[in-house]
Amino acid sequence: MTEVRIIGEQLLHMPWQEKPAGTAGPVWRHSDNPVIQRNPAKGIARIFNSAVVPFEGRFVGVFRAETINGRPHLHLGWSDDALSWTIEEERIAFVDEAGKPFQPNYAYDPRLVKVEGTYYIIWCTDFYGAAIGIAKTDDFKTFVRLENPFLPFNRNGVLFPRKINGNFVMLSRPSDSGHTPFGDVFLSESPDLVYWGKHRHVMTKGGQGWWQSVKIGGGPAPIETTEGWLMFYHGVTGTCNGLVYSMGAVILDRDEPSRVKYRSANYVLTPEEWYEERGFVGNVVFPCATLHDAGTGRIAIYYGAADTYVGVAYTTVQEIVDYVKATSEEVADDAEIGIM
Ligand code: BMA
Repeated sequence: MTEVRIIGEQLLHMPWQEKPAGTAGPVWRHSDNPVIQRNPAKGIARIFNSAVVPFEGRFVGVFRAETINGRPHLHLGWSDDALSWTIEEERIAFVDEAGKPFQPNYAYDPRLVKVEGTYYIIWCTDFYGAAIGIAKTDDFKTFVRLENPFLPFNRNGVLFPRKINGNFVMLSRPSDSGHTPFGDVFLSESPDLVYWGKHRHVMTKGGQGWWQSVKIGGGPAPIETTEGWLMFYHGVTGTCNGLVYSMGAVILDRDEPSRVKYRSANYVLTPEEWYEERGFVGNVVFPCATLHDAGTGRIAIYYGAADTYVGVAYTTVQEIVDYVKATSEEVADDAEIGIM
């Protein structure tokens, strides 16, 4: 067993619980899930598929809030322990680069990533159809939208937490609009977050794992480890009763992240608890963020449950990387650079 470490910062005050005896897989749930319940603030019916980061000794999150008219918008939330959250009633007020108000028609499935001291929010926005929106903030007071990086239709934009070979790198899942019946994960590079290119295929749906046979999409920002970029993602299967969303784990090459090094054939979390099976859309676990500590290797995964709640699950970098390596399968040409 090779020792695996997280490359990054320490985060001693992140949430943590030890693995309960008898846990079947490499990931275990927080004992007091869901950490965000229904109707968490005035005018908000449900919060799920949301992202959190440490900020100035506390935690801040960008939350997908389904408002009581059924539309999704992004709201900030604050917490001292990253488990008990106070959600702001007003949605995030975005401005354009000239400082004028510039609100998205809808916004969902945010990711929140710090790169070189600036925090970026990446979400699914309305750009003549579902596409990727991006905004930046330094202080969680002013939120400046940048140009939409990609053409529609595209979702699940995930920025890497540092530049690679001098460029920003973003994963995305190009597809159609609506509830996409297909999709693979791709990657694009940019020197300035304005012009994007060097598009590469990263990973395909399918393989032995039928739990990811319909489509897949990036999850939390990848975690840099001594074995490569560890990424949790969602994989979707079709049943006679609708789609089921599970969570998988993959390790991408550190210098050429369009190459898959290891990819578990098994899901690492699938809907089993009442709050994952039952809700607005049952049978969904949808990871969007992690908190992790480079000192201990602890990882807390934040995931949406049943399009209704936020759940937290735990693992360690050693446990998950060992599991992914031990259960890895090579799917199609995922190990290639991804250009044709
Ligand atoms: C996808 C997205 C997610 C959602 C999932 C399950 O298409 O809309 O936000 O969690 O469907 O409904």
